[in-house]
This record gives sequence, structure tokens and C-alpha cells, in this order.
Amino acid sequence: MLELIAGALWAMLPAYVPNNAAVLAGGGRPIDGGRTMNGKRLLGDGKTWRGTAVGTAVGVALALLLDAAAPAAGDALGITLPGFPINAAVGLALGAMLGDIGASFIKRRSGRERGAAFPGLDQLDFVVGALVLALLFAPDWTLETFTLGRVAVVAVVTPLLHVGTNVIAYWLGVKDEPW
Ligand code: CTP
Ligand code: MG
Ligand code: K
Repeated sequence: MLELIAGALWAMLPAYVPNNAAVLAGGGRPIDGGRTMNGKRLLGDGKTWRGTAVGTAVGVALALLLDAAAPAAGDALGITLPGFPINAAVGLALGAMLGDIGASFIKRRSGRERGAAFPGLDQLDFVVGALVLALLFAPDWTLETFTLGRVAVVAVVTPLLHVGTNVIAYWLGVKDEPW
């Protein structure tokens, strides 16, 4: 049980951190450059080049740190923890950011303004993006690492973690909405 839950969260950490790093680093030019589609912003001011670049870089850096720490951390817990080849690291981190950007595209098309909540999509967009891009960039690693059991753990635990971290970020005043 510990192996299943710890392994799932460990494998997903490089996808969890980019969105939070983007919140801290955000600002500057929006990716859509202000462009609109049917009168609505393509993505909106909440998706910036700087947030995306910093978020991705932080996620990749974390994956490489976890890769180096996996053997010792696994030994300490008496379990095996996954390492991260660079293609998997980039797939997870960039995929998380792209999933979040894709969700903003969907939100704008459905008439939701920047910052509006979209329950379900908000909590899982980055997980789906991360897994899809990891599958494209590192197919063997992804199939080996994200067993059905780990994916199930991620699907249950991620929304809880996401809600928790965003409420904390809101309390700390670094995020405008608690979602
Ligand atoms: N952010 C960013 N670039 C990204 C993602 C996030 O700069 N690719 C920053 C922005 O400052 C954004 C904040 O992180 O406002 C919070 O992210 P998020 O909740 O995803 O964006 P929202 O502002 O809520 O916009 P949206 O409705 O499009 O999700
Ligand atoms: Mg938001
Ligand atoms: K979001």
C-alpha cells in the first residue's frame, strides 16, 4: 500500500509543481498575445510565456532531483521509487502546463472568464496533459511507471491535493481564487 501510494505521488510530483511555480512566476506577456476567437480571448491573461517557461523548468529540475534521490529515498522507505529519464521529465512538466493551457482554451470557449472555476477540469487537466505528453515523449517509461493502480491513486489523490494547495495559496495571498 505504501509502495503504491508513495510511488504514484513520487512519479507525479514533476507534474504537480509546474502549475504552482507558474502562479508564483506568472505575469508578463500572455501566450495568446490578446487574440480572440468569437469575441472571447483565445486563452486569456492567466496563461503567460513566463509562467509556462518557469513552470516547465521547475518541473524538469525537480524530476532530475527526484531521479538522483530515488535510490536513497526508496531504501529509507523500504520500497522502490521511480527515476526520471530526461524525456519523461520534460513530458510530465511541459505536459502539465499544456493541459492547464488546454483547459483555459476550453473555459474561454464555454464563456468562462479568467479565474472562473470549472470543477473537474481544473483538478485533472494537468494530470491528463502530463500523462499524454509523457506517453508521447517516453512511452516505455510511462507504461512501466504509471501502472493501472498508480493511475487510480493519482485520479483520487490529485483533486484533493489540488484543492488543498490552492486554498493554502489563496490564504497566503499568492493566488486570486481558492481554486
Ligand atoms: N500562470 C501563468 N502561466 C501559465 C499558468 C499560470 O502565468 N501557463 C499564472 C497566471 O498569473 C495565472 C496564475 O498563474 O493567473 C494562476 O493560474 P490559473 O489558475 O491556471 O489561471 P487563471 O488566472 O485562473 O486563468 P484561467 O481561468 O485561464 O485558468
Ligand atoms: Mg485559476
Ligand atoms: K488552471
